[in-house]
Amino acid sequence: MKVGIFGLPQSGKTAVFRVLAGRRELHDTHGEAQIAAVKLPDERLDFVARVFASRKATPAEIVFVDTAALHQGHADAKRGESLTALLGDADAFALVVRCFDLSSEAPGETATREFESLLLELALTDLAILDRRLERLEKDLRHGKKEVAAELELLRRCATHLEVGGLLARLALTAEEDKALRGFALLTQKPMLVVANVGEDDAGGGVLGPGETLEPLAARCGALGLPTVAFCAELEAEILELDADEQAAFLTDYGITEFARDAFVAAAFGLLGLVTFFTANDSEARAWNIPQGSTALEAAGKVHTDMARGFIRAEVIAHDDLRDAGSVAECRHRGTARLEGKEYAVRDGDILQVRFSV
Ligand SMILES: Nc1nc2c(ncn2[C@@H]2O[C@H](COP(=O)(O)OP(=O)(O)OP(=O)(O)O)[C@@H](O)[C@H]2O)c(=O)[nH]1
Ligand SMILES: [Mg+2]
Repeated sequence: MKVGIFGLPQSGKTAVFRVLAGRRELHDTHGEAQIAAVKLPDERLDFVARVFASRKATPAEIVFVDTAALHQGHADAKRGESLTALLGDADAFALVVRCFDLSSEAPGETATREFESLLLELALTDLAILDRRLERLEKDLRHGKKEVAAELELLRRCATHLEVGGLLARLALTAEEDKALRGFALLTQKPMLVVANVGEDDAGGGVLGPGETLEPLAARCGALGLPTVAFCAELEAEILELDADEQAAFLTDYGITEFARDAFVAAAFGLLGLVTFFTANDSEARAWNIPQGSTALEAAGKVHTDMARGFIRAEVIAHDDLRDAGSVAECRHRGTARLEGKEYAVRDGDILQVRFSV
């Protein structure tokens, strides 16, 4: 999974990146993009590795990309291209909204205004890409290329949707249209998650609730269907520097109940509808993320194309059943090790042993 971090200048993107990446040594690169791969700790994986006596355990990864500031009003082609190169394959975006040092009397409204201008930047970037393509298609149509009509109609619909302040992720499209559009790597077509980067005083969260300071922002995000998380990036980054005992004391002091990174990862999993499944043998136990509802065949394809091509059956054990039984042999004995076919919908925590021919 790859998550791009976007935000207005000085909103705290790099601070958020440091927290999510769990890297205190990363510093401000003054506008340069930076990338970090983070292993997702999962105690279920450690358990699976023990049961299978695996020599190593490989967790699933999230890649975070810290982007340079989007500069007001410059949705030029060049920037669009470099963003596309960096983030075209991102699975989701985190939109960072500055919610610290809001000096006005209505901080919630100020934060919401900053958020609106960020959305506008994203929409303008997409519009610049669509406009260039539309120009080309209109020319083609004038020269009698009738086959471009469908694409022209789709892209015009997208442009109109953006012009009235919509996000492409919320535009109703057929599966075919959705796929056609993906080729353009448009920013607002990706699933997005909003990070309210709050000040130290609000570090404990709760600021997004009804009647709280940031309720207007939460309401706007709610209307757009965007999930939100609130944390103080600077403070969370400081907490990372401490040892475990000090961390616990610090968290209590600030009323923080959950590490920002954990809350973010849970929200991202929910947003993308991801589940985790495991594969294991004596050399390696490994965790994988796939979209909810994926079949055993698709899961096999994630592991290896050969495994999908030669798929015969999968022996599936639910993680909880393996916990109860303590071994694969005992699961077989109890009948909780199931043989499933290609169409089986993989569930969170499943351990999959795929039988395939080569
Ligand atoms: N009080 C407070 N200050 C913060 C917080 N997060 C970031 N800052 C400060 O805001 C400034 C900008 O933070 P960065 O993380 O560099 O912001 P950025 O969005 O990466 O900035 P650019 O890459 O230049 O656009 C720095 O001086 C940070 O110390 C926060 O949670 N609370
Ligand atoms: Mg930065």
